[in-house]
Amino acid sequence: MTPTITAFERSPDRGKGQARDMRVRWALEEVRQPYDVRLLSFRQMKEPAHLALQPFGQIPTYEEDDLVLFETGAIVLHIAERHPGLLPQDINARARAISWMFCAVNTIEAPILELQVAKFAEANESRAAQRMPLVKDRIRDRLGPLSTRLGDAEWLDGGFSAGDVMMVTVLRRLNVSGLLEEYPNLAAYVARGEARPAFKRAYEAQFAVFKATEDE
Ligand code: GTB
Repeated sequence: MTPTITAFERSPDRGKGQARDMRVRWALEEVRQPYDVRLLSFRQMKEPAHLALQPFGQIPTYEEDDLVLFETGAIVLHIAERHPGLLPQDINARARAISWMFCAVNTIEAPILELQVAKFAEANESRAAQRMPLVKDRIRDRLGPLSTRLGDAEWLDGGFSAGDVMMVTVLRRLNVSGLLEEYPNLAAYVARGEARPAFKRAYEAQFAVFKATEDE
């Protein structure tokens, strides 16, 4: 059965590929698995039908036959395990690629989310302005070692993997912060990911959703 994912009917990012369905779309495009998308309003995301799929009322979800998944790390891992192309055959290299997936959502994404909170949720509070330099430094504490580890390599561990899908999409959240540019090899790494044909197809697909609703 063709898998179905859920995504924002109107993404707050205006089609910039920042919402987390982007990483699932990209993984599906990398393995050439066609998929359907069910678009949800914010109200629909909090209704029982969607809460039965995603306990927190968030997107994306993934449905395939009688399997329902939430959490993008788990969804991308499932796709990578089901199809060749996103995880190495060698068992140790495979385990390392999965470590990078966890690293992306755990070690790297967590401080980046703090930046989003400081920018938007606390934007009117003076304490947000005070916190901002500390939040940025916490991100630098993660980007520095990541940059050192990546060095001149093309991808995180040998060939392109699901670890790179997760890491590139997480780092893209820094796009307008200026932080990524402080680490030219990480900026180049993100650009390499964005240049992949599968990334471009995924980006265009989510952008088409924004374009379709833009004038409504
Ligand atoms: N840990 C979960 C996962 O990885 O699947 C997190 C899922 C999640 O945070 N989903 C967000 C959501 O549904 C959308 S992606 N939020 C609604 C809610 O919680 O009620 C986060 C997101 C939203 C908007 C932008 N943006 O506008 O730039 C970027 C990222």
